[in-house]
Amino acid sequence: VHRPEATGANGAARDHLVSWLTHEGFALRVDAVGNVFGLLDLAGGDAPLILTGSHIDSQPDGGRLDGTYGVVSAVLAAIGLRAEARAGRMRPRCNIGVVAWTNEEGARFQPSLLGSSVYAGAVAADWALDRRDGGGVSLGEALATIGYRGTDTAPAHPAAYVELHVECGPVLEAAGRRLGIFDRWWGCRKIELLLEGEAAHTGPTPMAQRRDALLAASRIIVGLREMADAAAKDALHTSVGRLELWPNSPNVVPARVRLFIELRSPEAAELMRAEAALQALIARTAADRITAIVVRDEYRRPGRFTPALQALAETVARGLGEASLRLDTVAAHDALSLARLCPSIVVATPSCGGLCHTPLERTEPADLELGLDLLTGMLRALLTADALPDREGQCHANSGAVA
Ligand code: HGY
Ligand code: MN
Ligand code: MN
Repeated sequence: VHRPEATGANGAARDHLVSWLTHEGFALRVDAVGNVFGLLDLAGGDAPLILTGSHIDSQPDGGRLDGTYGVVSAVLAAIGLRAEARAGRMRPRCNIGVVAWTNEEGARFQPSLLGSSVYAGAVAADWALDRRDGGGVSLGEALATIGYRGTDTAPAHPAAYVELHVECGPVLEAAGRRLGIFDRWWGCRKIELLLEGEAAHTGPTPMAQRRDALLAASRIIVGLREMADAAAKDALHTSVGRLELWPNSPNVVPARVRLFIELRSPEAAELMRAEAALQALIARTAADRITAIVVRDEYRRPGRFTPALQALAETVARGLGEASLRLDTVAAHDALSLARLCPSIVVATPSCGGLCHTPLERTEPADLELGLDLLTGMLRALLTADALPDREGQCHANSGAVA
């Protein structure tokens, strides 16, 4: 799929989701940054809210499952649980909400997790709406164009958030496990670096005279890979996934290059070491020939999802007759933003070949369904719990009236 945030294809997918939610009787809210919420009142207006969802923006030419799987599953689970409540098979003490977060991927607009970060109060809506893509279009303009620069107030912060996602890694498949419970999330440093050299004719300009920004960028890219290779196994992942150069002509020495650098690690100390090594690499590479400017420097600390929700996931998985596996998520998810507000977790199903962010993204249909069963079981337990955990793991009586 090619559904980068607020493109026409993304707008069409949002429209499809909205018509599904409306048809199913969800109360719809679209907030100022285009987060789409669908709410079902199961236990009365002032009952706590259990929120579930993911994102429907994709990478350029991305996979069908990353994000979308969690949103579709959230809607299906909510519809199923409402049916159980209506049939008297479940007595909810909470309400349920589903959400599709804006710009999780950070592909078209940076930073990633943008919509959920606004909801969690980590960034201001105006700042988010002013993020610009490579062509200078702001998120606000792009959302307005597709009709999703909303005016609704986002729902109150939830009592808990559960996200279902494909693993986007090779661990579950290698371990022969069908259900994953993310324990740790890796931290990351995302740096946008501008290198400025000097345009010159690639023919007559003497080699010693050239200030080639792309040559400098290439040395930084190779140096980043060598940093990861030199680090302990699974201690540091580095990348440059996007490169913009100017004037990008076959016979002009590149004058300007913009590199989108990522450092990822499960340990904050490793990220600090890597960042220092990167600064030294830039200084060596730029030296007197090239000017290096850090345009954007985003840091996300590593962390852990709520142990009480991990335990709940394990119990539900066991009830489904499946042994689950606790593992890291190297990929970020909107649940990281929600972890600032409430107990939050991501549960996962295997990615065939560990592939993600590619049209080859695939998960066995039976595993997709099992993941939906896990999500539904966790949501049912939270909706009916007579006590809910807080972020510190303390349990508090669930104030929701029993419908
Ligand atoms: O880059 C990530 O971790 C996520 O796919 N946005
Ligand atoms: Mn995702
Ligand atoms: Mn992704």
